[in-house]
Amino acid sequence: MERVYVKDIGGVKEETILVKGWIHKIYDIGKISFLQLRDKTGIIQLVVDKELRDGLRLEMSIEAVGEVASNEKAPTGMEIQVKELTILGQAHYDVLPFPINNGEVKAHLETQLNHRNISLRSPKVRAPFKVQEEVVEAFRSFLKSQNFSEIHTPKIIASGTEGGSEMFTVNYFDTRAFLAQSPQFYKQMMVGAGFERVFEVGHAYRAELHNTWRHLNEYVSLDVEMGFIKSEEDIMDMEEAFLKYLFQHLNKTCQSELELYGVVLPEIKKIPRMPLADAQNILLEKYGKKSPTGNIDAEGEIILSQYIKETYDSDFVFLTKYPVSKRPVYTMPDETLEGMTKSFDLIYKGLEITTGGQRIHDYEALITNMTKFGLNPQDFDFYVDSFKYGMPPHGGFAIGLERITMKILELDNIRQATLLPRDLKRITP
Ligand code: AMO
Repeated sequence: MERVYVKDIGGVKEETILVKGWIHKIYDIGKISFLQLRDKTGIIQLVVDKELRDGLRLEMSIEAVGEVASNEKAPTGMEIQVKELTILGQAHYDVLPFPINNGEVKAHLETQLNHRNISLRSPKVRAPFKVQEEVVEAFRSFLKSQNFSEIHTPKIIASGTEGGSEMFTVNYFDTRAFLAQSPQFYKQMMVGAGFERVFEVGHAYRAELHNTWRHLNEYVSLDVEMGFIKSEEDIMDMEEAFLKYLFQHLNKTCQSELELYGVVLPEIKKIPRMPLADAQNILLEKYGKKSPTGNIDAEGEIILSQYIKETYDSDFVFLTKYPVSKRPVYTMPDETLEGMTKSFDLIYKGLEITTGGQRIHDYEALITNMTKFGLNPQDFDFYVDSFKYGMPPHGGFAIGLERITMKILELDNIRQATLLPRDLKRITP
């Protein structure tokens, strides 16, 4: 936030500049002081004399008017010789919870999360959220260019979509409702309702009973669903095209944030697609690592990613052909491979960031599958009903926003990519 005033004093033009921000650092040297002023765009050095310096403390918000001068020693090669200074926001603390003006914030992550308004003032702590903003921006612009419509579906719902017991219950007047684990049923319904191709950026809720580096109880789900597909390959093609677009977009819009984390985003080439069973065999035969039935665990994802990097020079791998028993009821069985589905996961640098696949679109087949899964189709009548009216072959995927941000910047913990995390132990701030 900078404005330049040109004052005309007796025919001589004097240029002054107005800046507003927070006091990042103060160095007192004799009668003058150097202040580093921080705003959203960066840091600039101010030079103030003693009268203006008195009463100033770190993190106060101020505005200052002065003349611009060059100074090789200043962080940006220039500084402002301050003539007027006004305190806009007073400091009301004894000591700051932790220093934020030394590049890295060294405080424990939990302490940083307890004081989120302070930790986020550090440019490095805030950088993941610029990347996240641009991930969402790219998701929207790419999908709109592919003729997808943005939708917003309810988060208070009557029944689960993903199986399992990870649901939060809500008192909904005199009945019990749930928080949506995913917009799964609604995005499928909207494809059938005539939108053909839809996407949603919305919160998803999982009552996971474990606190890990990669799980949240509330996360942002980037959901896609598209109709008139031939197979799950079309879905993987669409996600792959998006990721290529995304990396180009981030290289254009987030250069300084990527540099802060020492990350270089390579051009994405063809992403390998590997049946889950092959991945499990590689883990067992090459690394002696056993996998759980119908899946690979967190450690397996890390080892497999190293193998994929060495063998295919790719940070990504699509794992395909998951067994029916491990996938939700809506997943399309694979007619070419007994007991398997037309679904996939996408692993990126050792972490699952996506699940997707083709869905069952035939009404009779869906009813049969629900019964096989021990579900009563009548409990899902609003969903099942959509399949009576010519539901086209369709499929989709969902990317966890915090997970992809975390992996792009190679952060250690998903909470570093979450503004205000909700986890097993945290419901504030
Ligand atoms: P799934 O349950 O695998 O699939 O979730 C999709 C993606 O969402 C992210 N994710 C999470 N991120 C943080 N914390 C969590 N607790 C968490 N749970 C999931 C992950 C994951 O890959 N309906 C399907 C998607 C589809 O088939 O379209 C679904 O929700 O990045």
